[in-house]
Amino acid sequence: MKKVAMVTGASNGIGKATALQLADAGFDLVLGARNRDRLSEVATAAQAKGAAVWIEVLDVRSLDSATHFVEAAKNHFGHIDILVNNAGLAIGTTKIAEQTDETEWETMIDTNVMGLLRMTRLVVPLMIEHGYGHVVNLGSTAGHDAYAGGSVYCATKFSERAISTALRHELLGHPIRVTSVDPGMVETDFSVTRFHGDQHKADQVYQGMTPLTAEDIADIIVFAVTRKAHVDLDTIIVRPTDQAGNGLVHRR
Ligand code: 8X3
Repeated sequence: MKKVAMVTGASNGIGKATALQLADAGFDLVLGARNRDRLSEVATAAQAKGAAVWIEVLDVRSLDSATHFVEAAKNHFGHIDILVNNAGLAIGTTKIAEQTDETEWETMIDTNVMGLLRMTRLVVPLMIEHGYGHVVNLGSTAGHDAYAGGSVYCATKFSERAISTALRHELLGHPIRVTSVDPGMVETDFSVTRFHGDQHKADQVYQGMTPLTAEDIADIIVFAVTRKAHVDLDTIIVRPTDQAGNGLVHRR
């Protein structure tokens, strides 16, 4: 029986690359994201690699959307082996004392923290019932060190680490692994979103250095989920060779 991997935020960036590399590695896929058209394109590409793929529009911020998504996926495949909690974002770089509107904070917390918790609580019982599972949470180096202008994004990624650790403790005794993959600078739409669509500002983030790619992170996720069942890669911190720490970047 092929293993089934569920990926959130699967329509672009790390989620899309992970879906395609999981298809290469022989997994069937449940893919969710807010944009159906881009999701369909990823599904077609994964099917061409031999994967059975089920897709549905998913907004992890919505309890109704997440509940429907997980129930329908379970009805389709019968079980979920891998959950990649990838959906997440950073918006803005405003300092706390200069922030005048709380919407950006709420969106980050709702997506990166509540969304991750929600998907986990809906899927892990299916894994317990099935007797196998692996939860991969997308963290960040921002979850290890905070920086000016990143307070809330960093807080969500510190939260992700706390949730991953607590979950690992809670699942002790069950054959379910929990891995946190914590990248530094990865060039995707991440910075474009953070800078409200300003491509020029986003490009400056990676200027003169070689960032990680979505494919680099997908490669690590696939490595983690294809280890033997008794091997749990706990926390994987990965940075570009050109980055020694937050804000410490070698540029040519
Ligand atoms: C993204 C890494 O350095 O932009 O999670 O916070 S950073």
